[in-house]
Amino acid sequence: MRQFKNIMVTGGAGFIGVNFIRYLLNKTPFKGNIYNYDALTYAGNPLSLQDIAAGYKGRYHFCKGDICDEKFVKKTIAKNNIDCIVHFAAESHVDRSIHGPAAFIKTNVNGTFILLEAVREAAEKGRKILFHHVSTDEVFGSLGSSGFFYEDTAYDPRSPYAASKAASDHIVRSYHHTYNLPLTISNCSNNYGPYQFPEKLIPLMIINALEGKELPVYGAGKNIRDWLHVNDHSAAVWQIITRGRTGTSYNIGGENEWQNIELVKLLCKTLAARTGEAEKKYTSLIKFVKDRKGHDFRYAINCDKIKNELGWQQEYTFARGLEQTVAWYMDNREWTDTVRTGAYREWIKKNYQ
Ligand code: NAD
Ligand code: TDX
Repeated sequence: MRQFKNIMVTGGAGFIGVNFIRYLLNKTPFKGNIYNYDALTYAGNPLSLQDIAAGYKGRYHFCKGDICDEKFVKKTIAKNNIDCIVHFAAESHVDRSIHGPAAFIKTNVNGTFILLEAVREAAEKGRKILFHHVSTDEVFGSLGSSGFFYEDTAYDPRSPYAASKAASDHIVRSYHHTYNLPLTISNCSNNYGPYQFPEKLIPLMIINALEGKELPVYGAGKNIRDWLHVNDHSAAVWQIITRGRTGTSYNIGGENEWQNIELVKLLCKTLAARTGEAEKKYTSLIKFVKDRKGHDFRYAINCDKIKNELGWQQEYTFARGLEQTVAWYMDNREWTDTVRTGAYREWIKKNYQ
């Protein structure tokens, strides 16, 4: 089992990064330092880790920086003796990539390249860094109503977001093959859970429903996604960084496929159970809207490899995960309100600029 002293988490102020840092500190034997390297784009919110920053002074460190800033990346790695990088930082929203792909190419492709160069330079100086690249199932394209994505499924990305992640995966592989660096990759399905920015389906629907706003379902709502609780994703990443084979990739998925419309109805039911309101109060808000351009029909992951090799498996049932998630957004109105209204940006300006 690999052990680390100083882990750099890129994008640690975003949805999965925040949950991963919490998981590292609360659920693993890791005793070292965490360096959260994040540029604080619209999706980054250090308020999500305020309790961690206060409770783990000395072990948790926030470094505001862009992964495209080569000098600062290299300085942060050298100064803090980083021996593992878990790379979450990315532009992550498909709809935004359709309206403005440039930031996706810059951060997801060029930013990943800059991190890899830093790892290569460190290796040349005799400092070994395990680099784990967090990627998506969207690199494999879109499935029809049957079949699954395997680790060796040919790449076929179809949105600018998916293409930028596919490009970064290829660059990571090339660095392993060419420079023999200790690199790992994971391709994960749709995550859900606390602290997710409400541009993504599940938090958007929960927050809109609670406010009596429309629930916009793209097209006929027949597209299918495979949903995984974010803590199950964190557990998988922990297994890979400590025990995964370098130079290889692991699929991570929920084995939990839902048509969007059925999922939105299930959310309405979960909300009704929690608030005591009639389900109809929420389902009547559902509105079918114009479809996403190039909308991938179905994603479904085969994750036998990580199960067989590393003994990972999902812990959350969807019922439990959704109940917990709905409860979290209802109980953390300060977080959701500051995110929804944009007030958290003012707080960042005051504290981080
Ligand atoms: P997110 O959008 O919630 O967070 C991204 C974080 O990266 C933010 O904190 C942002 O400030 C930071 N960031 C963006 N550009 C940066 C830059 N140039 N330099 C430094 N930091 C920067 O994303 P997420 O949903 O937490 O996704 C994290 C990773 O997981 C991404 O790489 C994404 O592709 C991948 N992924 C996400 C899902 C999902 O369902 N959300 C599924 C599979 C894979
Ligand atoms: O308002 C909406 N209405 C709707 O019908 C939104 C925001 C989404 N949708 C649909 C589109 C998708 O079929 O719901 C599905 C899920 O949409 P998103 O939450 O935007 O996720 P998706 O496009 O599937 O991509 C997500 O999973 C893979 C993450 O955003 C990616 O970062 C990850 O790589």
